[in-house]
Amino acid sequence: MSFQWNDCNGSFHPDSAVDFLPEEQLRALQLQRLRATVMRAYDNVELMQKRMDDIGIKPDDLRSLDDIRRLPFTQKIDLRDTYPYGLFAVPMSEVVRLHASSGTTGKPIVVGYTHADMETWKNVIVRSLAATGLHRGDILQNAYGYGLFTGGLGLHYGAEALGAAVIPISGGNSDRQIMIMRDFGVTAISCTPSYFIHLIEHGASMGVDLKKLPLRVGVFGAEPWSEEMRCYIQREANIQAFDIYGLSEIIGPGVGIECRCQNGIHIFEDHFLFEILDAETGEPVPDGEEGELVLTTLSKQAMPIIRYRTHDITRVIPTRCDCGRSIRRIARISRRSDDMLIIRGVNVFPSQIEAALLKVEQTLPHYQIIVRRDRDMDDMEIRIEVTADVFSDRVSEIEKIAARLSHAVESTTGIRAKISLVEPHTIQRSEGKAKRVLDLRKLDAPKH
Ligand code: DLL
Repeated sequence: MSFQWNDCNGSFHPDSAVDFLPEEQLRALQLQRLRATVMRAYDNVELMQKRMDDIGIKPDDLRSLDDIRRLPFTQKIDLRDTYPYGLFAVPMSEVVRLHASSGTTGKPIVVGYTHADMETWKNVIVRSLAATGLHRGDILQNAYGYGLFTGGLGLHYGAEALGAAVIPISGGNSDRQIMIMRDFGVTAISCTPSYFIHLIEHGASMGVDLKKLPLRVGVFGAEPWSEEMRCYIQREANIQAFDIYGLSEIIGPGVGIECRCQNGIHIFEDHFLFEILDAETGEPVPDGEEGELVLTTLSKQAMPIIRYRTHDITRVIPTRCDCGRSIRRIARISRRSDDMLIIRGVNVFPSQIEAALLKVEQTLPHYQIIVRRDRDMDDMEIRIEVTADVFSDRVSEIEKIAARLSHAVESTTGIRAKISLVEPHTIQRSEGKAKRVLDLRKLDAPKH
């Protein structure tokens, strides 16, 4: 196989060769796998067969990748309605792993993996970690939660297969995290970005400066985070921070990751076909424009998923990456369509607010957005931690920072927010996915 590989300084991992497949070969492989996936779903999953029969399409009708648009979408509700195993395409005797995601309401969704699926998962994680420059000999502190969440166990086996020494520490117990990070000579960490910023300050409170440790790579994901947050992390811990993307319904972590160029998430297109669609119309948006990411699995056996509406908003980056990979990139997932807050009729996303806040000096990346309704008027309050020295300044200085923050938020979102500056360590820390928005309007709503 010939390919152009240009991953500055990184050692090349053979599993990554597919990342550099010539475009036509990649598309041919996708089409072949798409047809097999649709066939598998049609033959083995009642709901899929019924949906396809209803619109009169058969697996054999798929002649090109564009024909995917003729297939019906899958939504999270479909996983709930068929709870627990209704979308499985294999008998239970072939399933070797189950994970579940609790979601916010009601029953969890359940996902299953065959032995072959576990191999696929391992493969995409090896390629993910290799893309960040990790290799045999690295020591990875895996602080994603182990358990029903896919983060911990999902990364685990791929990291081992890469040849890294994996510390399966899971999330929480920050004292122990810092001690192990220091004593074990940890070179890489994986966790949510919000937990990592907590670890940075927790280290400081224990007298451990992460900048001085051998730690050099962070593999962060499972929640939205901004470029400003990346700058903060890289500066405060002196590491390179990479964005890893995934979701339980599709496989877990490892749908895509940034390479060392840190300029967009490469999707492992040989295993996952992506579309970017207008969330309202379901039609494709032009290349480079924002839309909803819709994913189809191309090799999953236990639970083939066709055209899954992720609600994650992104855009394709149409140019070829400097690393030489031919698999395409998407921009970081800055928000979910269902994260949107409507405040006084204006649409606002928490990630926009985060980016605006962190641009102002002396702010810390710990904040909370509280939305209330007072006499039919929406009110947004932003509580944000600022460095301790701010509070030793004159009142006028404190007011100046608050005014700068208020201006930054207003010019980005169009909404005037009440800014409350709070001391470091005031806002609750997360060990997994951070919950930054408290929308009290939902609680205040009149009950009928
Ligand atoms: O969060 C899988 C994962 C684990 C990904 C570890 C990365 C690292 P779920 O719990 O099913 O799975 O949540 C999936 O989380 O639809 C996105 O909304 C969000 N998400 C995941 N990765 C990112 C990311 C795991 N890098 C949902 N940036 C997805 C922004 C992300 N959002």
